[in-house]
Amino acid sequence: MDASIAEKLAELIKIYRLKGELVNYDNLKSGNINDTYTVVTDYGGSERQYLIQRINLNVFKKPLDVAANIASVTQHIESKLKEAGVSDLRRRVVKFYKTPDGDYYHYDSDGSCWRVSSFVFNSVTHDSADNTELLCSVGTAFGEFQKFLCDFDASKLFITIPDFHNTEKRVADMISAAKADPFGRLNSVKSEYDYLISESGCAKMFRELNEKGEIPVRVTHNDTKCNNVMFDSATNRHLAVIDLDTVMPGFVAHDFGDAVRFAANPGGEDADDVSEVFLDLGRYAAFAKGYVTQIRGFLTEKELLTLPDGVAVITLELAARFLTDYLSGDVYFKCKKENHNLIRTRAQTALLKDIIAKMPLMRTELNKIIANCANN
Ligand code: GN1
Ligand code: MG
Repeated sequence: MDASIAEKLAELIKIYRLKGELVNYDNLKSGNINDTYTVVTDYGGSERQYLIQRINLNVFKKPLDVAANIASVTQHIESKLKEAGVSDLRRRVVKFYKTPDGDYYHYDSDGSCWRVSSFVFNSVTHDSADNTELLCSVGTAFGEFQKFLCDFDASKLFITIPDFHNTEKRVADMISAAKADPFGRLNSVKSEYDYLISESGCAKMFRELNEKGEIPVRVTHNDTKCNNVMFDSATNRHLAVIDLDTVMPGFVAHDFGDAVRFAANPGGEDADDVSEVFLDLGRYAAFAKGYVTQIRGFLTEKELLTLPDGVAVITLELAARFLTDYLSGDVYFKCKKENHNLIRTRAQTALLKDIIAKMPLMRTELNKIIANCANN
């Protein structure tokens, strides 16, 4: 145990008046923004588990707005689950604790911002999903999440990160960073940069469809990686969709696209060898089946048919974000290895190439899934 972290977690357990004394903790390293710890306490001989996070205030500048969004969205989901007769609500939605003063956040003297939430007991998450059954369940979980929120008025949410999925702005930011090139790094990503610029025409697609009235703004999750779904460790049934920090108004294709971008790439986001990076159509179809089966009746025709485009747009966007961060000196995403943002940029760019090549096949698969839903 890192003594200073253990001490800090023990202190937070007291501040939030959680049950028991700290016996163990684990640092979950998969996130790129916040620091996340699972903690185990001993409460008179029985174990309790909690999740404690240090919030990255450089990214989440208004934590209170984030908390308000999460509270209203989870309340809405809870009411849907109750309507559906679900009883184990504590395992289906994550709850945030308040300090005795009624605050979600605790600020340290050094300015660190902490929060505490429940941990879904007997649950697991999967950082990658190579089995199609599991991927279909990830699709079901995110599809159900979307379905539950279809009647939630998106304008009631705070915009916690302005322009988060504004792909045009993300590309413009990349161009500005390339012009400034403060660390002389552009040369090493010039071919990726040129390729992203050549494909950047699709960045405006969803904004334009929305302006034409063909797709609505909905409440979206905006970070639909497969490890943001908790599963029952015994049955592997999906339980809760987590990491609701970026819940904001958005387009469904972004959520669909981000999930596929992450889960259907066998090489992963951090692949050093780009030959391992590609869009696995089997994984794509498995996720799409779970997702579409849940929300087919709730989406407009245009929303449904442009889901594959979301995969390309969001991959372009993340590639541009990684490239921008690399050029800017690694100021946004946590870097866990040398040249991490360069590696991430190359992997997302390679993935985008394969996604664009497979777009016709992705559309065909989607049409088959839609047709199957209609027959059942
Ligand atoms: C960040 O920290 P994490 O893994 O939840 C990022 C996402 C990116 C993702 C890439 C607030 O999410 O937008 O898609 O890394 N979150 C934020 O792995 O920028
Ligand atoms: Mg996240």
